[in-house]
Amino acid sequence: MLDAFAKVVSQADARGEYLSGAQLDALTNMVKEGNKRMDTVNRITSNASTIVANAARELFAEQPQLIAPGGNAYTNRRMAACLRDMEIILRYVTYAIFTGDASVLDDRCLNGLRETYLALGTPGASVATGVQKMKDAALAIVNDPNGITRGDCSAIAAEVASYFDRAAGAVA
Ligand code: PEB
Repeated sequence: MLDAFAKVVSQADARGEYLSGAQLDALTNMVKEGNKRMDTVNRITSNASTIVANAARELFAEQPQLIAPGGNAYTNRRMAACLRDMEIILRYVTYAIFTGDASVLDDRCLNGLRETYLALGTPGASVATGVQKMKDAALAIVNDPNGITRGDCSAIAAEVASYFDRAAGAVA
């Protein structure tokens, strides 16, 4: 598991080089903009259950076959597993946002997930749709100007989107 700093160090070390000026500039900017990152993590984390519940509700409204008899989320046990999966994925996305690096998401959540869903008969494309719905909800919260100093959050918003897209792409 790496963070944005350890990632740059490991890349430089692999080449036996000092950190470059561009790398130092990028990391300096990351520190400078750090409050946006922390606020983003805090906002998503404190709204996690709402994000999961609303995304799942929308997914099942669009794809009612999932909760009909024979569907992969049919029965309370499978419904609970589905909500739990969405919560797990959202949690790892918040870790990736916090560390500024996708490796924690890749290594501890997405690695082998597609194969797990194949084995379970869980439709990966539907999970991906659920993840996209969590992305939309999370971005709406991140970009909500209320209760926060207004600033340019386009970079952190794009980064947040990229982690959700990565998770969706890993299972679709
Ligand atoms: C991944 N999900 C399920 C299982 C595992 C995961 C390992 C099998 C074991 C169990 O049932 O608990 N676990 C999960 C994960 C990590 C992990 C992400 C990462 C660290 O350790 N069914 C649907 C929807 C979707 C869904 C499309 C969006 O119809 C999910 C939610 N996952 C789902 C369901 C099951 C499951 C298991 C329904 C149970 C399937 C079954 O038992 O038949």
